[in-house]
Amino acid sequence: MIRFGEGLTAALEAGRPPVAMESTIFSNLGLPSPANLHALDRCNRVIRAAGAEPALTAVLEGQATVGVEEAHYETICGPARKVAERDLAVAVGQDWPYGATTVSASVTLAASAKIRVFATGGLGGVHRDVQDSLDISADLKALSVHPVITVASGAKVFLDLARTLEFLETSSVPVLGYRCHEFPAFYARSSGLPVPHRVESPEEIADIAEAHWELSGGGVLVVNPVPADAAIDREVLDEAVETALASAASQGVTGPAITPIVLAEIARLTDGASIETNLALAESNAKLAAEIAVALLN
Ligand code: PSU
Ligand code: MN
Repeated sequence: MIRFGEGLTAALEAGRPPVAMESTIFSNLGLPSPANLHALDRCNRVIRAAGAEPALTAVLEGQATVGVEEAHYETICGPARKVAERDLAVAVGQDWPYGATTVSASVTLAASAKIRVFATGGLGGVHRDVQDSLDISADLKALSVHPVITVASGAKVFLDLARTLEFLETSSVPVLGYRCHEFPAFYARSSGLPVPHRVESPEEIADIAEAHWELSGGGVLVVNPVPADAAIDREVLDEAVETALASAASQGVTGPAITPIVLAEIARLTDGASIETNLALAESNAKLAAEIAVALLN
């Protein structure tokens, strides 16, 4: 059912542990070109440097794929249809040429392929207008069900982060702050919201995840703040988020279309600064995920 890329298969045979990645962030729904290809290259490089192997997920020519090969990168970085967990079977059944996997779809594919660690930029979560829209990303449910460690810089900043943390608690997902006390706000290092637990090393994270799985747990969320030199000033960010959300609302955008539009609007309002921040945090999360994957071997 799942197609493994040749490079990934060879790496697994050689004992290199895999690190899953999503494709939405690298598609035209996540980052503009050529920043998206740079982001992918940078993530691949740090994962390999840490002794692990990237396992990029996507639906290509109707095939659920892990370990997408370089020959397909042009497709990956181009126009895509967004594939959340519930869309996976449709994309396969209808032979979609390119379905870009979100966090929920990637975690599902990772679990099906027995991949234990997944790196991304920012999670989906509870939207600020949840009372009216009931918009809660399927990312959160996928995290609670599938036994995968997700490394992210918190949830995207235009969400309701306090309610996102509440939902994760209800879903029994351990949330581990990597060398931080506060839940990161994606482009910014802190949100003012405490993380339930702080951890200091990849080995500690591996031990906690092993225990969670022994105890029939599902996913573990590791939050890793964006590197300080790439973070965006809090005030600039808050203003951009407000404007971007208002603009999406005035265009009547709802559902899965919201995230791509709001991210693009924030990039425009910060003169592209948010894009460099996104690259830096994706790379930093990929590196930590690779270190955790290596720690899980011991
Ligand atoms: N973070 C980014 N770019 C993205 C996303 C997150 O910097 O494109 C994507 C991820 O794939 C995430 C998805 O899983 O947005 C969440 O979408 P929704 O809110 O519709 O669940
Ligand atoms: Mn949604």
